[in-house]
Amino acid sequence: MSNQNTFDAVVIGAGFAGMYMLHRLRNAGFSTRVYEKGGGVGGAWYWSRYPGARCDSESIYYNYTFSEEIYQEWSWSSRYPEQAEILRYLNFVADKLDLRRDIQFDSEIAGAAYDEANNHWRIDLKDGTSVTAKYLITGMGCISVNATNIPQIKGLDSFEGAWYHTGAWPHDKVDFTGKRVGVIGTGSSGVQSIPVIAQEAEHLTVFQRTPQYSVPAGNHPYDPAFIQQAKENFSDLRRQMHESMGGIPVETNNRSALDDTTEERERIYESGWGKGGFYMLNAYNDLMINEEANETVSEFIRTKIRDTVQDSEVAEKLMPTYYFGTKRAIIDTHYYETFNRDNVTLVDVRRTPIQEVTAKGIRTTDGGEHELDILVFATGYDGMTGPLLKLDLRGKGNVSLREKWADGADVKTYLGIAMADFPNMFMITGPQSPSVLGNVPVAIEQHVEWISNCIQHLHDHGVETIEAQADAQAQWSSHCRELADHTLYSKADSWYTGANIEGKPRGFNIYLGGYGPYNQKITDIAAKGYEGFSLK
Ligand code: N01
Repeated sequence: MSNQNTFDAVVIGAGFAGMYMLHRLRNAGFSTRVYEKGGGVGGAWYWSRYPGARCDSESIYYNYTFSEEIYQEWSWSSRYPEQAEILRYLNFVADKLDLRRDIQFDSEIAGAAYDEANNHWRIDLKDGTSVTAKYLITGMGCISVNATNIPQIKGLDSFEGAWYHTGAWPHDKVDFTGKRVGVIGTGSSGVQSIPVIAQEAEHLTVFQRTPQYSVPAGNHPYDPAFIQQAKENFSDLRRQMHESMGGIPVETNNRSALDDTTEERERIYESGWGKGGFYMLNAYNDLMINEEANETVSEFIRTKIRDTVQDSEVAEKLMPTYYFGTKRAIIDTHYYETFNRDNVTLVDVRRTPIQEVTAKGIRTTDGGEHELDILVFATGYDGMTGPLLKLDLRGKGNVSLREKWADGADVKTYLGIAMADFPNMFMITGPQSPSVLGNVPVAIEQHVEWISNCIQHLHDHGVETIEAQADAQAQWSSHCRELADHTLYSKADSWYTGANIEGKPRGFNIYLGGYGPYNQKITDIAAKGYEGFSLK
């Protein structure tokens, strides 16, 4: 790696987003440097090595589709790819495209400031060094290791055992054999790790704040013939993924749940339950907008929980009450069954909150002390805005993003790609883009292709700066909010709304119009000479 310190573009993060961004810009002849906190490529998949970690998108869709060659050369082993396999895939891509020579690993960005006089960004690393670039592109994603949520529980420093966060897991295997383990959190990470840890640990105590709906993943090894078929249909598959609502071609039943008889609904839900994965969300067209419709699927899953969990008191503690799907939907392998094991205890921390961590474990408000050797924080992330706000980002006139967004209700972006006052800065899957409501690699490809085409356009037309117009940004942000207000999403206490983080202002910063329509919209905007942007 050269000692060069001026680039056409600097990209933050070498996950799915940063890797493809580097490939596109470098191929177009722009000098590009990626800075990555980790020691290798992979982003979230580099860090999230917790037991049971898998993706909840099906493997044949959870990959890049920009290169048919890559798609043809790689074969996934099972329906849902596990973390180690995804990391192998991303390393395979990095090798194939010779990406590492332009990625500086073990390098964390502290902040970046736009220098108006020189029309470039100064990017500051935590090691005290700085570089400059004409374009700054953030590729940290909506949840990132730089924004893990570790609740400030009194006494954590005094804990004599070991503790870990699922999103920053050690590289060496954590051995749970003969250990008393506590897991705080029952989101995707908790629901995936709990059944695996329970099999190994002497005893597992699960500290649950919000009971969750989870649907069986139905994971299984792939039949090679199925993979072959996907490869043969590559072009169609890519097109369908990019035109779909969530990056995966799924059929939506275009009926209201309330139009069917109870028996017909049960049949449809039973079939969705059997298919595994996210099929339940698409069982009807109004589950996410109509409370009564949603209640039918929510109650179906509650009945499944009652049927699975043998101890009725434990089953009642596991009973979710929010609207199914309004927190990120979860899929599992034997999650509810795990609570039938003799070595598993469920603590409802809404009824008996965690009071403190002691030297020996966790004390809850009922006076009970749960003795632990290992404590696992499956407590998620400060999502959506968190990864950006962990950086000290300063735009024109030294305006600070942290100050601009201090009142979370005032998060404003244009298309989730750019912001007024932050010229020549682009966000891959930024707040107010469709981002996490779907199969994220597809959202990443749409943004990376749009951003690199935009930079090429600026270069070809001798344009020095591009900046979102404040009124276009205001309109886009209120459009995003209006869409959200018509749905049940904004009602849930979730990381989508920021309600998972103490003191974080509430907001819903995901565009709900769907991947395909969104891609059409941003393509049209580019075709109209970057409508809503000022080009100078
Ligand atoms: O995090 P989460 P995650 N005291 O925020 C609880 C992706 N992902 O890491 O619901 C006690 O969902 C919190 O409780 P509550 C995916 O997009 C994907 O599991 O806020 N509990 C919740 O139960 C996912 O949505 C995959 O009341 C506390 C849990 O911790 C996203 O990452 C796998 C607490 C956090 O759940 C995040 O998932 C893993 C406190 N102070 C992750 N603070 C797959 O692809 C928080 N909690 C399968």
